[in-house]
This record gives sequence, C-alpha cells and structure tokens, in this order.
Amino acid sequence: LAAKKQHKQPPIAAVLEIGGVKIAKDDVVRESDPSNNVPDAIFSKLGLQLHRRDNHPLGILKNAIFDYFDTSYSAKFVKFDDLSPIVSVKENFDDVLVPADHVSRSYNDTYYVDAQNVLRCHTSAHQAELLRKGHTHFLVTGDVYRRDSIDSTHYPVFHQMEGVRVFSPDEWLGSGVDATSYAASDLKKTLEGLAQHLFGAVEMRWVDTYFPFTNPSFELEIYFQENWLEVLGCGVTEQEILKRSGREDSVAWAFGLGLERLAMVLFDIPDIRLFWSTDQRFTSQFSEGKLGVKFKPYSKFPPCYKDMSFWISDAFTENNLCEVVRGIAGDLVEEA
Ligand code: FA5
Ligand code: MG
Repeated sequence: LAAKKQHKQPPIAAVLEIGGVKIAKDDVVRESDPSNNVPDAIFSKLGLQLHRRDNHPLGILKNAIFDYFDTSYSAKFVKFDDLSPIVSVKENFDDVLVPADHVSRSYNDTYYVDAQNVLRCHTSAHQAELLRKGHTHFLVTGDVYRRDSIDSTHYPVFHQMEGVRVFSPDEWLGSGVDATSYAASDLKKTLEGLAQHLFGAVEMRWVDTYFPFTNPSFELEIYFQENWLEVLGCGVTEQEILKRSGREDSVAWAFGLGLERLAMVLFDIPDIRLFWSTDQRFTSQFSEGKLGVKFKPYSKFPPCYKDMSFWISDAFTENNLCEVVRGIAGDLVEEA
C-alpha cells in the first residue's frame, strides 16, 4: 500500500491559470471544442516546470549552462525561465517565419488550446518579442510541447533553452570576414565551449540543416550510447526577423537546445521518460550543483517490503501455512 501511494499521480487541477490565461480541465468542454486537442496526460504536466527545480537533473543542467554564459560573457545574457508556455499561433509560427502551410502548424503536430493559441512547440516562440523589446543577449528556458511519438529520446513534453546574441556592425567590421560568417563562427565557438564546459572531452559533430528562421542552420550531435544524438539546432538569424524588430543593421545568432538530451549525456540517463519520475530511487540521485553524478539504474518495479513470519505451535504445519497464504494470494504464490 505504501508503495502504491508513492506512485499515485497528483490530482489534476480543475482550472489552471498560466500567464494570465485560464484553461479548464473539463473533458466534456474540451472534447466538444474542436479547436482544443490537449489531452489530460499533457494538461497535467502544465506548470510543473522541471527546469526550475534545483535538485532535478534539468534544473542542475540549466544552472550549469547559466554558469558558463555568466563566466564567458560576464553575466551579459538576460535569463527568462518563467514565460508562459501558452503562446499565440503568431508567436509560435509567424514571427519566426514558419510558412502558412507548414506541417508543424497542423493539429496533428501541435497542441492547440484554442484556434489562436498553442502550447509552444519551441522556445523560439519568444525570440521576436524579446528582440522587439530591445534585448541583445538572452536565454529563454521552458517546457515545450509536440505531438511526437514516444521513445527513449522523444517525449511530447520536453524542455528547451533558447539563446540569442545580437552583434552590432562595429563588432564584425574590420574582422576581415562578412557578418554572417562572423556570427556563424562565434556561434559554433560558443556552443563547442559549452559542450566542453559540461562534458569535458566528448565526441561531437556539426550537421548542416534547415530552419525557416536561420540561415545557415546547423545541428550539433553528440555520440551517446553507441548512437549520434541530436542535442540542439542553431544558426544565423534570418535578416527579416531582425528587420521586423528594428535591427536591420545588426546580425545575430540563435540556438535552441534540448535540455533532456544534454542531461541524458551528462548524467548517463538512458531514457527520457525518467525525467518525469517522482520515484525516490530516481530523485534522490541528484542534487543542486552536482554535475559529476552518473545515474544508477534500478528495478522497473516499485519497492517491495519484505516480511518474515514464524510459527511456534506444533499443531500448525507447513501445509496449514500454505493454505493460509494461498487463501489470500491465490495461485500466484509458487514457493514458500
Ligand atoms: C527547434 O526547436 C528550433 N527552434 C531550434 C533552433 C532555435 C534553431 C534557434 C535555430 C535557432 P528542433 O525541432 O530540432 O529545433 O529541436 C531542438 C532540440 O530539441 C533537438 O535538437 C532535440 O535536442 C530536442 N528535441 C526535439 N524534439 C524532441 C522531443 N520530442 N523530445 C525531446 N527532445 C526533443
Ligand atoms: Mg531537429
């Protein structure tokens, strides 16, 4: 019973308010509203903010990344880790130049709260607004949501950290290279430095890729448990995004890293589902500021309390005992 209690899920709140937006947990309302496709399993994870728990692997990793940026850039990066995961379709897609007919906008790929608002599918949803507000160095950490299928490295709720750095012309003029190459090489240096800070020596490679909001675009992969694992996407920000935020004279880079993927490498965590565990055997292995910890696997089954009984009366035989046990446990019990 004690074991069962430990594994019970916390009750799901009836109404949840996030960033001033109220959403109701009412299956009937939600199921009859064709513009909402957020199931209870996802709804119940809203507001948990694993990245803000200092003893959780994701919180420990986030703080270690903050340390790296604070040290390398004398605390110039402004940090946001409490922005609402409910964002508009405009913020999530239009502002980062995702084409109107792109598949990622579909109800099949994205969780819609209603026809105009979604659960952000990346932290890039906050880029444009923060640029418009005049920020030039920032990090945005948060939970993100995608209708992905689940396996050991994919989960429909995960955490990203976005980083953006804007350069003004005096920084690249006189460097001998054009603005884009200047930003691209600074970006790669910064992220290689981060990997070095977190992992020391690690096998990694850059892969060219495509994002609507950066050009050129890259992904960084790390060799982990005999496979190449994609840990982040990044690139030089599309000029159109800077122009719309009144910075057409500038150049910028941006990255979005998968916190779970990096934490899997850092702590040797073999399965992304473990991050959601409330089992003591998981949570007790991690503590604030401890980066060198390697995860120790444990049984898939809940803890089992063992008991011992004696009989002292000659009148009570072993067969009598077996009858008593079988009377309760049925044929599942094989051996005394
Ligand atoms: C993006 O989300 C881009 N917004 C990243 C970016 C930002 C590019 C800024 C350029 C500039 P992508 O879909 O590849 O890109 O996701 C980024 C990272 O999130 C991946 O590299 C991976 O580490 C992680 N990730 C993606 N999907 C999942 C998932 N289902 N479960 C866990 N981690 C995931
Ligand atoms: Mg990717």
